[in-house]
Amino acid sequence: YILKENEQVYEYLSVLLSRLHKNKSLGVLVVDNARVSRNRITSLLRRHNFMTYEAMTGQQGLESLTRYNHIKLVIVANDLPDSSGIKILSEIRQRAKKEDIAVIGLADSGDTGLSARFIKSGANDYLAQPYGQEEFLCRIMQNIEYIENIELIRRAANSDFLTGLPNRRHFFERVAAATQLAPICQCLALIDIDHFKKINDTYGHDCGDYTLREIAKLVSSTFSQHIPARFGGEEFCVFMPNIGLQTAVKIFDDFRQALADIEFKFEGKVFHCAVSIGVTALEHGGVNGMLRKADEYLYQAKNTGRNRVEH
Ligand code: GH3
Ligand code: MG
Ligand code: MG
Ligand code: MG
Repeated sequence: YILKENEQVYEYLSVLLSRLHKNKSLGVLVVDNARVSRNRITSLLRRHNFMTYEAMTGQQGLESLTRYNHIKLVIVANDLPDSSGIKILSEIRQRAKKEDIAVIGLADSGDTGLSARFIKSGANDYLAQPYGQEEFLCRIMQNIEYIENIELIRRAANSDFLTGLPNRRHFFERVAAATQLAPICQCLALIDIDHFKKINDTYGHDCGDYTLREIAKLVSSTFSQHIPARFGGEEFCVFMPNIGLQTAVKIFDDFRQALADIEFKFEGKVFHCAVSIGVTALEHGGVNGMLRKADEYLYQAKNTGRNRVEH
């Protein structure tokens, strides 16, 4: 069945594919009851470092998808002992959109109706049997590129360019999702760097950027269990869905002290930096009410000497 290959094109595609897929974190699920066909697909995929999963029935396929959420590509045959590829595809589409999980339907080249039905039912693509390695790799590559590009765009839209922290927009999305789960015990803090303008004025804007990135790293690691964000220029916000006020105040005061102890070094300059923090618990008016309150406490912290936590 294997069509004549153009070795150079094949090599080129292989290189592209391995480069695209260097992190090996992407899983591919093959749902096909025919052993020969399934083995051919998985051995091609494994040669390119994909983590592959095999299923002989539709049910097994859906179970694998539930269990392994790094599966981003599904290759599905239509003839399955317990179901059809089209039905499984419809079930996958109820859980995940085209840009989250790509599905490629396996059709027979004689059966143009089936390939059309796959596409109409939400498949990203189809592969008509018999196919050559070159075509197989082209289609896999294109679909993975699509998924990865969407992921890149999403990440860029959700994060702050300078620090990589979630941005303000993404912060509100995550808080909305978290507050649906845990509406009782919530805290929010606004963190503002003290006299940050002085760092820019004294050591230059690059040093300011460096300082922001370093502080963002500390925010990110300290509050990895919560929802941190870069909120504005030199201001960060942290939402804690499951923590009481007294515990939160203690956590933020430890953070403040740890930061004040850091000796920042940039191009031969050595300096310290501090933050003021306003912390509040759940308020009427939801997260916007909490933000207003936290901002008042932050203002208090600034007016009573800085490098302190108010609540
Ligand atoms: P305060 O203690 O009252 O907060 O004083 P401050 O100097 O930190 O506050 P102010 O609001 O006067 O100045 C904030 C400065 O942050 C001004 C702005 O140029 C700087 N800034 C904001 N975003 C960035 C950035 O992305 N990079 C750098 N280098 N500076 C930034
Ligand atoms: Mg500020
Ligand atoms: Mg200010
Ligand atoms: Mg400031």
